[in-house]
Amino acid sequence: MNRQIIKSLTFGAAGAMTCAGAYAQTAQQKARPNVIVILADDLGYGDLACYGAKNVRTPNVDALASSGVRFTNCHATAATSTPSRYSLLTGQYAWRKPGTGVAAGNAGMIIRPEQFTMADVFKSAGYATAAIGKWHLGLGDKTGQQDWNAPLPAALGDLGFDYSYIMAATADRVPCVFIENGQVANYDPSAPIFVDYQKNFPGEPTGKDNPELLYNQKPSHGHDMAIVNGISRIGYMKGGGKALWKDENIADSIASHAIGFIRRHADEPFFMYFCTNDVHVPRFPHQRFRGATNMGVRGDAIAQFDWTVGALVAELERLGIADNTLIVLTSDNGPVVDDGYDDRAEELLNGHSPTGGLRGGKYSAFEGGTRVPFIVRYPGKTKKGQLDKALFSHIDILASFAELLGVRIPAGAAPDSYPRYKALIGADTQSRPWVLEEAFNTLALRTPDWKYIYPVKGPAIVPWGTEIETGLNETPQLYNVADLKERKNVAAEHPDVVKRMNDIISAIRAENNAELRSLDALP
Ligand code: NG6
Ligand code: CA
Repeated sequence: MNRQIIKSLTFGAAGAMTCAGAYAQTAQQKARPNVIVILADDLGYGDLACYGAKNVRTPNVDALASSGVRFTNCHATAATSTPSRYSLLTGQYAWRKPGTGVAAGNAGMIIRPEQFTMADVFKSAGYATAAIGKWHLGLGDKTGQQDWNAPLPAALGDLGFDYSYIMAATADRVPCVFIENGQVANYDPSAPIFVDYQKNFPGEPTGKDNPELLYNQKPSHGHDMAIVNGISRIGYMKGGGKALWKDENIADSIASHAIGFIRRHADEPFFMYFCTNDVHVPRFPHQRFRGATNMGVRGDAIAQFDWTVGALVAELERLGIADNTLIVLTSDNGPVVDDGYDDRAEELLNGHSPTGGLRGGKYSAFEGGTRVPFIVRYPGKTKKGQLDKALFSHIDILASFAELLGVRIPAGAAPDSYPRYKALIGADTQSRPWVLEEAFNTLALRTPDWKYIYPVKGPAIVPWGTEIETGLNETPQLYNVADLKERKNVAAEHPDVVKRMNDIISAIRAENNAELRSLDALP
């Protein structure tokens, strides 16, 4: 069965399908707004003032929300970064592809050059494209085989990005350098770079053996290998010299490279995939944000994120292109408080709930793992200050952009992404019939009324030091969505719903989407 037929069967019944007719217009007739996807890291559903946060001011994000649409029911596809980003950029659920778990900094490039990506959607429509900030999807051909002192043989240029200025993984993983267009930025020939995730390099200090060198931040668990900028990380590293980043300057570096790209392309359509390091660990915001909140570095990193958003929007306005720019702002997964550094985030919460009261958090199959802030602003198209309660998934963003631009997705590409442009801009407020989320080795299925967590064996709490409920359980879990905190498992009382949820998951797994036709018949 071809892709379009599968899609119309799946979504036809629920009336949420934008059918093949959406492609009737040619690319020339379509609007070509600039598009910026702002992806925060580990920013929770309750971490922004416009989502109810009290201890932090986020005026720039709030302004986007009040001039656009704020969604209250959008889900990332996974509760950790690598699979979440993989799905967002490829329109394929990460669990379909082995090797998409949280990636090491020396992972080979996980999205392969032959795959069609979100950047390719825009390239097909003649856009200039860029990826800036956190990447975390591997680089180079093979894991552990990269020569960081030479151009990488596989990098973002092979995935449709004309320009890239990225961190290979996360700030807590080596190599601690920016990579610009597939080569270490500010490369320092006097300090060649070596990376290893198995063993240290002779003579290099580590957080474990040399805690006295940790003048900026100490680990609370893990993160005790290479030391860069007085902070120990995951993985071993040698060299880098002048190319090594300073954590306090990461937000500025990312923002200034994004602004540079915007300026260079102000007079042609551009797409920017812009991923902040905030608010992932190690949280080490610039001095000017220190004390911006009463929550210590985690709160101050949220303030720094907000500043970053403001800096980008101000540049668009200065250039007179803000009205022709569609901005999507969201987060890759739910929040975490202690994620391995002794940064006092826990004790300084001061009553703040990063998940906004949802159960679980980052890593978790519970709602806090994947329900994320989601704001869309496209002046003239999105309604100012709209509150959208519809169920929406990151997985549909790719096909929705293709729909907006009249770009045809190649056969077999982005198999899980549905064109829901009208839903993306809030013009259609129907829920997606279901959204699917990955956490550990389970899947959770959310419909407008129910949340189901597929039974798997596993620890109840994240086993490595972070105090978050995993949501894993050997017995099926079913929660009524009215039970916001997922307190009462009602699986035993609703065997029919459990069966239906299992059937849907099996059908999605088998890509037998025709099975999903009677989705709207859920009791
Ligand atoms: C975990 C790390 C955590 C974070 C996470 C990935 C330890 C003990 N914990 O393994 O600090 O890096 O991986 O986060 O190493 S993510 O947002 O990029 O998925
Ligand atoms: Ca993350």
